[in-house]
Amino acid sequence: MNFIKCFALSVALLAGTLAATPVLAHAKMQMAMPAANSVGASPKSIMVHFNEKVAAKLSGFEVTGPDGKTLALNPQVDKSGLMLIAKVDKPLAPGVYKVKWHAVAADGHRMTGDYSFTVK
Ligand SMILES: [Cu+2]
Repeated sequence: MNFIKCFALSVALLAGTLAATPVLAHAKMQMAMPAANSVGASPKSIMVHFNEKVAAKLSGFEVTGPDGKTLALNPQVDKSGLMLIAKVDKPLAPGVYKVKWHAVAADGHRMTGDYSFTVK
Protein backbone atom coordinates (compact mmCIF):
# COMPACT_ATOMS: atom_id res chain seq x y z
CA MET A 1 0.00 0.00 0.00
CA ASN A 2 1.41 3.37 -0.92
CA PHE A 3 1.50 6.28 1.43
CA ILE A 4 -1.49 8.16 -0.03
CA LYS A 5 -3.75 5.12 0.12
CA CYS A 6 -2.58 4.34 3.63
CA PHE A 7 -3.17 7.93 4.73
CA ALA A 8 -6.66 7.98 3.19
CA LEU A 9 -7.51 4.71 4.91
CA SER A 10 -6.27 6.05 8.25
CA VAL A 11 -8.43 9.16 7.89
CA ALA A 12 -11.43 7.03 6.97
CA LEU A 13 -10.86 4.75 9.94
CA LEU A 14 -10.45 7.71 12.27
CA ALA A 15 -13.62 9.35 10.95
CA GLY A 16 -15.50 6.08 11.41
CA THR A 17 -14.22 5.78 14.95
CA LEU A 18 -15.26 9.31 15.80
CA ALA A 19 -18.69 8.87 14.25
CA ALA A 20 -19.21 5.66 16.21
CA THR A 21 -18.27 7.25 19.55
CA PRO A 22 -21.40 7.41 21.64
CA VAL A 23 -22.41 10.69 23.22
CA LEU A 24 -22.09 9.07 26.62
CA ALA A 25 -18.58 8.00 27.39
CA HIS A 26 -17.25 6.08 30.31
CA ALA A 27 -16.61 7.74 33.62
CA LYS A 28 -13.27 9.45 34.09
CA MET A 29 -12.13 11.11 37.27
CA GLN A 30 -11.78 14.83 36.69
CA MET A 31 -10.69 16.02 40.08
CA ALA A 32 -10.72 15.12 43.72
CA MET A 33 -10.75 16.81 47.10
CA PRO A 34 -8.32 16.49 48.72
CA ALA A 35 -6.55 16.64 45.38
CA ALA A 36 -4.39 13.77 44.17
CA ASN A 37 -0.86 14.04 45.57
CA SER A 38 -1.83 16.96 47.80
CA VAL A 39 -0.55 17.50 51.34
CA GLY A 40 -2.82 19.22 53.83
CA ALA A 41 -4.98 19.16 56.93
CA SER A 42 -7.42 16.34 57.64
CA PRO A 43 -10.37 16.84 55.26
CA LYS A 44 -14.01 17.11 56.40
CA SER A 45 -15.03 15.10 53.38
CA ILE A 46 -13.55 13.23 50.46
CA MET A 47 -14.89 13.99 46.99
CA VAL A 48 -14.23 12.42 43.62
CA HIS A 49 -15.56 14.28 40.60
CA PHE A 50 -16.35 12.63 37.26
CA ASN A 51 -16.87 13.79 33.68
CA GLU A 52 -20.15 11.88 33.41
CA LYS A 53 -23.03 11.09 35.71
CA VAL A 54 -22.30 7.88 37.55
CA ALA A 55 -24.67 5.18 38.75
CA ALA A 56 -25.27 5.48 42.49
CA LYS A 57 -25.48 1.74 43.13
CA LEU A 58 -22.44 0.85 41.05
CA SER A 59 -20.03 3.59 42.02
CA GLY A 60 -18.02 4.26 45.14
CA PHE A 61 -14.60 4.42 46.66
CA GLU A 62 -12.53 2.96 49.45
CA VAL A 63 -9.90 4.82 51.39
CA THR A 64 -6.97 3.06 52.98
CA GLY A 65 -5.10 4.84 55.75
CA PRO A 66 -1.41 4.87 56.65
CA ASP A 67 -2.01 1.87 58.93
CA GLY A 68 -3.26 -0.12 55.94
CA LYS A 69 -6.82 -0.23 57.24
CA THR A 70 -9.85 0.78 55.21
CA LEU A 71 -11.68 3.79 56.63
CA ALA A 72 -15.32 3.37 57.59
CA LEU A 73 -16.80 5.75 55.03
CA ASN A 74 -20.06 5.80 53.16
CA PRO A 75 -19.48 7.38 49.76
CA GLN A 76 -22.64 8.55 48.04
CA VAL A 77 -23.32 9.99 44.62
CA ASP A 78 -24.48 13.59 45.08
CA LYS A 79 -27.52 15.24 43.46
CA SER A 80 -25.61 16.27 40.34
CA GLY A 81 -24.69 12.65 39.74
CA LEU A 82 -21.17 13.76 38.89
CA MET A 83 -19.57 13.41 42.28
CA LEU A 84 -18.95 10.80 44.91
CA ILE A 85 -18.71 12.26 48.38
CA ALA A 86 -18.05 10.76 51.80
CA LYS A 87 -18.09 12.64 55.07
CA VAL A 88 -15.09 12.18 57.29
CA ASP A 89 -16.39 12.16 60.87
CA LYS A 90 -13.15 11.87 62.80
CA PRO A 91 -9.94 13.76 62.01
CA LEU A 92 -7.56 11.61 60.02
CA ALA A 93 -4.18 10.79 61.51
CA PRO A 94 -1.17 12.16 59.61
CA GLY A 95 0.03 9.97 56.81
CA VAL A 96 -0.68 8.88 53.26
CA TYR A 97 -4.23 7.91 52.29
CA LYS A 98 -5.01 5.95 49.17
CA VAL A 99 -8.37 6.36 47.45
CA LYS A 100 -9.51 3.56 45.13
CA TRP A 101 -12.60 4.50 43.16
CA HIS A 102 -14.91 2.65 40.81
CA ALA A 103 -17.62 4.22 38.72
CA VAL A 104 -20.12 3.19 36.09
CA ALA A 105 -21.50 5.83 33.73
CA ALA A 106 -24.38 5.54 31.27
CA ASP A 107 -22.32 3.50 28.79
CA GLY A 108 -22.18 0.72 31.40
CA HIS A 109 -18.42 0.46 31.58
CA ARG A 110 -16.96 -0.04 35.02
CA MET A 111 -13.97 2.25 35.38
CA THR A 112 -11.52 2.22 38.24
CA GLY A 113 -8.65 4.32 39.41
CA ASP A 114 -6.72 5.35 42.45
CA TYR A 115 -4.74 8.23 43.85
CA SER A 116 -3.22 9.29 47.14
CA PHE A 117 -3.23 12.34 49.35
CA THR A 118 -1.27 13.11 52.47
CA VAL A 119 -2.58 14.42 55.78
CA LYS A 120 -0.01 16.49 57.66
CU1 LIG B 1 -16.98 3.37 28.42
